[in-house]
Amino acid sequence: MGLELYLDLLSQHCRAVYIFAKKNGIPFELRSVDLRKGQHLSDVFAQVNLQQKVPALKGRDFILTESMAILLYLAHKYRSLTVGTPRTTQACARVDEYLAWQHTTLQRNCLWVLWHKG
Ligand SMILES: N[C@@H](CCC(=O)N[C@@H](CS)C(=O)NCC(=O)O)C(=O)O
Repeated sequence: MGLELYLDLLSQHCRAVYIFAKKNGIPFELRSVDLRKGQHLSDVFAQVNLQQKVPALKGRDFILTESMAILLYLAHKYRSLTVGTPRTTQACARVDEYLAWQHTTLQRNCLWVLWHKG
């Protein structure tokens, strides 16, 4: 079984993970969880994430939640696939810095845009 990403692309947290994986050519299977239909509250999804929130990542013997943790995991695990791969500790830290920044700025502001447009 390959990498599975449980996402609802309505969610900014999910879109960040989805775009990161797509842009970096990371192979994954999309498992859609429709928040509007309450699919995240199902018993089946609770087996993946007890907190019943998306995004979630499932590997062969590994489940990971929290968009930041997922982004960092993908960035580190698939480093060799990324364009402009950071080779030094400081360069890696620069990537982590950006990921931390976008979590509290870009994602939050995009959420506001969605709410006000919705
Ligand atoms: N801190 C979490 C937030 C996850 C989160 O709040 N996901 C929302 C969608 S954006 C969700 O699944 N909400 C369903 C609920 O709270 O019932 C992350 O960064 O992944």
